Order: sequence, then structure tokens, then C-alpha cells
Amino acid sequence: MRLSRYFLPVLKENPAEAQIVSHRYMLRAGMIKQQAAGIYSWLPMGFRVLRRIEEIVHQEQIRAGHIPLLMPTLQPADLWRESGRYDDYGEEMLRIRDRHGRDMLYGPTNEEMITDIFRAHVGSYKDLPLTLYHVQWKFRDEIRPRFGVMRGREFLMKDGYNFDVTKEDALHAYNRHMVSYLRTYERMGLTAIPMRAASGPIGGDNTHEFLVLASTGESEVFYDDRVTDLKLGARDIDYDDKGQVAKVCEEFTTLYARTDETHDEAVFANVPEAHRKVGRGIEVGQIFYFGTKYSEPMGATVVTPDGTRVPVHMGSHGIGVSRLLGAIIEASHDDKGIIWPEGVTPFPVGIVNLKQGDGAADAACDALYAALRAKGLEALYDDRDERAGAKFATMDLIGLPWRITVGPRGLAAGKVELTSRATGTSEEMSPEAAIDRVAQIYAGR
Ligand code: 5CA
Repeated sequence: MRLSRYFLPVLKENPAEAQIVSHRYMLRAGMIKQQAAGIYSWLPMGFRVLRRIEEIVHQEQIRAGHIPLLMPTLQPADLWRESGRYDDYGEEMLRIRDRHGRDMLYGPTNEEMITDIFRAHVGSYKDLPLTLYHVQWKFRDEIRPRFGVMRGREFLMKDGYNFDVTKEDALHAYNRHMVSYLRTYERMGLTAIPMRAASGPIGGDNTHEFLVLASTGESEVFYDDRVTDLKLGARDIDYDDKGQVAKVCEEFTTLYARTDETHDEAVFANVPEAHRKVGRGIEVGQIFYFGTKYSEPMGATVVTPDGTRVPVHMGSHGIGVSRLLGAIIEASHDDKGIIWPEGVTPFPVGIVNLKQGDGAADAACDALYAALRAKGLEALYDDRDERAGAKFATMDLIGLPWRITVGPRGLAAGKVELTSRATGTSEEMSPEAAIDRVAQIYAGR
């Protein structure tokens, strides 16, 4: 993408309404525009990152054997009357009436609708296990929408729902989700710690939240800091292997890590003092097992091998897709701007032309751009007629992990400069070497 032809409305000044760094940088880097409290347009740069995050979420769900579908944003109130949650949900639910006077709502979550789909089409144990999920906009009329996309009213969520014959199978689905979530967050360059939590309006008593430690997080958390060293890494996991999956979960959930809702001071006192930490975290996901809470009142049953009919065991599992942009920026930035992890960056590399209009510099940039594209890497090429300082400031603000700088002086010696956004270190090399290096960094992503 040539910056001169892109739509990147960068702001020079710090927007007064932004209280935390991620919100500030998302506005300044032209990623989002607020349209109403907690409701945003996703401008091209923000939209690219959102799509990238969504793609990683899909890949890891599919790898775990979960099946994508898409449910609507608007739901009939009658489904929620069946589960008993229409009245319970209160003011957070946006209620709408259509022209025929029918009560509708903008879905804050989809347990009822997925249960309705299930009961219409599934009736036998032979069709299970089954996990269906979608990535869809949700609406929750939060009292205090704030911090940009972090606590929105309209927000993008991945929500998945498992259906199993037995509690044991449903707990395997729970574990499978935990492992797939760990892998999802790691690919985004995040350490998200599973913490024992409270279930709120979703229900059930088995639930973990995934928290990214950050001073600006809304949740108070209590943990043994050795949990931050745990990594899934490149381990090969067979998601059908109950024992293996359970063992990984155990590894990640044994050390003390709880939100304030489940915190127990007496148990916490057993953590060696040097490791006992109190901090703040951003909740980027939550998984639940709630048994037959929805299947029983809504009649979602299957016939078992002995011919009896039983309500299915269910759980639901959510990832805050739009919130993740804020969480990643909170975890990865400096005073010049965002530092995107390679896994989610909007563009893998930026090209800065130090002397736009110089024949040799323009030709070298065009050639670099074309060669990167031939390797499947779309560079953001700053081809504007601007001072070098302004171009560097824009690149630092938008936070692409790598930058190739091209100028007449370097080119005379056959060199361009490759700079890492995270460390700030630069290296001179031939354009071919820079292309190879960047291609190598992104190989397999
Ligand atoms: N049905 C279950 C799981 S699918 C559910 O709704 N879970 S949840 O309430 O915990 O939401 C899942 C994730 O969505 C949260 O962990 C959080 O990351 C994100 N989320 C929740 N509310 C908001 C909000 N107002 N703005 C942005 N993200 C949110």
C-alpha cells in the first residue's frame, strides 16, 4: 500500500478524551473513530489489525476441531424468555421492537440462539461431541463505556458453545478451549494468564478468565508470578487426547492466579512471599462450563445409547476480539507509539523513502515494494513528499515491527537500512538482503 493513496488520518495532538495509552494511540494512529459512546468505526488501519486478530482466532479454533458458523446480531426476545434470562439481564440488554410489535434484542451473547439451533437439528448422541462458534458483533449497554475499544458497548466477540453427552466430555471441551486460547494469545505476542473467576450472568461454577497483566487493567488480580513464565510454545497438541489436554491445563492452572471475585487470602498466604503478587489485568477471554442450565429449560436433548433422552452438557467460551487491540497496545508500546507484535501487525514492514522525487530512491523503493509483494508481504510504502523526520514519526506511531529506509546516500553504496521498531537498532544491507531477512521473519506466519 502506498501511503499517498491510503486513508490514514493520523492525529498530531493527544486527544483529550483518551485516558489510557492504547486508546490514545488508536485514535492518533487513525485506527478508530468514535461514533457514539462505546461505538466505533474501524478505519482502514484499525480494520486490518482487527481482521488479522480474527484470522488467528479462527485458525486456532479450527485447529481445535471447532466449527465456524454465523448467527445474527438481532435476536427474538422469546428465546430469552424460555431460558429465563430476558428479565434477568436488565439494563445492559438493548431492547428493540419491530414494526409488528415483536420484542427483539441486540445479542449480548448467544447461548439461547445456539441452543435453539441445536435442538432443531441434533437429537442423537452419535452427533456429539459438537462445538460451534462464531465471531460476531455484540451489544452490551455498559454503564461506563470507556478506554476506547477496551470497554465498548458494541464490540466484536468470538463466542463458542460445546455440546456433550456427559459432564466428563464437556470438561474435556473446557480444557480444549483453554489450550486453544493459550495458543491464540501467544500467537498475538501476549501472555494471558488463566485465572479462576466468577461466572456472572452466564452461569455455572467452572470458569476461568484470561488476563493480560497491565497497570491500566480493570480487574484486580492475585497471582504467583511464576505463572508468567509458562509458555505453550511450539508444542504439538492432539486436541482429541483428553489426557494430554488435561495435563497442559493442569500445568497452567496449578499456581495461584485468581481475580478479586474468587480471591482467598488464606490460600494466597501459602504462595512464597517472593512470588506473591497483586496487580491489575485486562480480561481478554473467559471460558465456562454450565452443564444443563440452558439445555434443560430449552429442551436441547439427545438420545443416549441405552435409548433414554438426556439434556446435553454445555459450556461457552468467549474471546474479546476488538478488546484485544487495546490489550496488545497496552502490553506493547513506547513513548513514540505502538509496537505491533509480528503476529498481528497491519503491515509486515514499512518502506521510508528519504528523498521522494529522487530518481534512484523512487526506483529502489518501487523495486523493494514489488519484490516484497512477490513474496506475499504487503509493505506500507511512505511515498509522501514529506520530511524524513515526519515519516519516521508516523512509522513509529503506527508501530510496524520493521522499517526499510531508502535514501540516495545509502543507495550510492548499494545499501538500505533495516530497523527494528522494538529495539530501535538498524543495520545496513543490500536491498536483496533486507527482503530476504523480512521474508524469513514472517515465514510461516
Ligand atoms: N457467552 C460467554 C462466552 S462466549 C460470554 O459472553 N463471556 S464474557 O461475557 O466473558 O465475554 C467474553 C469476552 O468478551 C470477555 O472476556 C471480554 O474480553 C470481551 N468483552 C466483554 N464485554 C466487553 C465490552 N464491553 N467491550 C469489549 N469487550 C468485551
